[in-house]
Amino acid sequence: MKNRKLSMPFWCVANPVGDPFGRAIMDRMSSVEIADLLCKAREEKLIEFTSAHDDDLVGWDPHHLEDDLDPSSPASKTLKTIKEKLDAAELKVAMVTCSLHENPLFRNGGLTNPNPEVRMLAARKVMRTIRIGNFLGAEYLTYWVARDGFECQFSVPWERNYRYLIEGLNLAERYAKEQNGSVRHGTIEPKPNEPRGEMYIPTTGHALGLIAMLNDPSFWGVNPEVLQHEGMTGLTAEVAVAMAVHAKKLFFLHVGNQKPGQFDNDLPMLVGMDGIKEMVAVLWLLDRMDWQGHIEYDNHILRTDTAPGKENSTRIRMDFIRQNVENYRMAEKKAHDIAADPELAKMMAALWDREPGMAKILSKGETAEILAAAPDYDKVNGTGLQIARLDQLATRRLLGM
Ligand code: XUL
Ligand code: MN
Repeated sequence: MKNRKLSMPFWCVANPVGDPFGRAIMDRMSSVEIADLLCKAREEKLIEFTSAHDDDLVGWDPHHLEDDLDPSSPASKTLKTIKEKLDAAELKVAMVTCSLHENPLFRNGGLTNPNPEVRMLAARKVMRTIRIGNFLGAEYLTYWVARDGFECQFSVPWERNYRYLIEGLNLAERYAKEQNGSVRHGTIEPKPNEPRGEMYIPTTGHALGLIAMLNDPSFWGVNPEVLQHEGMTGLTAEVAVAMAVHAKKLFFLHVGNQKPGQFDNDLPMLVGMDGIKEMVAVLWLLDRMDWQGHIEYDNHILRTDTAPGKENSTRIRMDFIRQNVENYRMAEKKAHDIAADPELAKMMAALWDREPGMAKILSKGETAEILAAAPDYDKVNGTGLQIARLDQLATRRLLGM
C-alpha cells in the first residue's frame, strides 16, 4: 500500500498561536519567509505540496481589487518572489482558498452576506484568489464556510441565503473555467460552528447535498477536516469520509486531532487525549476504498510549545512540520499493518462474507430471484457476531501487542 503525498499549508506554519484569551506568542514571519521554511521542508522530503489563503500570501487592498493584474503592485511582486522560491524547490501548490473571515467587512458573512455590496466585494476577492491560484499552479479552490452563518435566527433571510451561496459558488466555478488555468476543481469544507455560532454548511453531508444544487456538480468535491470539524459535531469522521469517497467527492482531506464535541482544537496529528483509533481507522478505510488523493495538514503548534524570539520562530515551526509528518506516517503505517493482518482479515471475512450466493442475488436486484431466495431467520437471528473480539484484536494491534 502506498504512502500518501502530504501538504503543509502556509497558514498552519505562519500561525503565531494567539487564542481568544491571549495574544500571539511566536514572532511573526512574512509570507516570503514562510515560503523559505516550506521549501526547506520540501528539501527534507517531508512534504510535496502546500496551500494558502490569498491573505497568507499577500494582503488584500479593497481599494485596488485587481492589484494582482498590475505587475508593478507590491502584491504581484511578492507573488512572483514566492513562486520563484516554490518552483526552485519543486514544492507544488495544491490549493488556494479565499479568506472571507479575517477582514472585518465580512463579519456577517462573505458569499451569503445580506448586503449585496459586501457580496460583490467577496466575489471580487474570490476571483482574485482564483487568479492567484492559477499563477501559482494550484489545482483546487477551497470554499470554507467561515463567517457564512449566524448567531440569531431571526437575522437570517432564510428564503435567500442558500441562493446567495449557490450564486457565489457558481460564479467561482464559471470564472475558474473562463480563466482556463490550473484551478480545475473546487472543494467545500464544512464546519458546524466557529467563527459563527452556527454555520450554513455544518457537515460533509450538507456539503454533498449543496453540491447537487450547483450548476456543475462535477467541478465540486469536499475536503472534510478530520478529526476537528467533523468531530466537533459529536459525529464520527469515518462516516463523512467513507460517504464522500463513495460519492467520488473526496478530493483531499484536512487532518489534525480533536477531542470530540469541543471547540476547534486544531491539535497536530495524534497529539492530545483522543483520536488515535479513529484516525487510524480513517486511513485504513481510505486504503480499503482505494482512495487516491492527498492529505493536507490543518492544525497548529501547541501554544504550550511556542516561545517568542527569532531563533525559536524558525526552529519550533520546522519541528512542528517534522512532528506532524512523523505522526502521520505512524498512523499510516498502523493502518497498512491492520489492513495486512491475516488474523483480522479472517475475523472480518467471517463478519462480511457470509452467504455469497444471497449477496449476488441482492446486488443483481432481480425481483423474481429475490422472491425465490430462502433466508433462514432462525439461523441468522440465533448467531452472535463477536464484533467486540474483532475490535479487541484491532486495539491490540494499535497498542503493538
Ligand atoms: C478553519 C479552517 C480553515 C480552512 C481554510 O477552521 O479549517 O483554515 O481550512 O480556510
Ligand atoms: Mn481546514
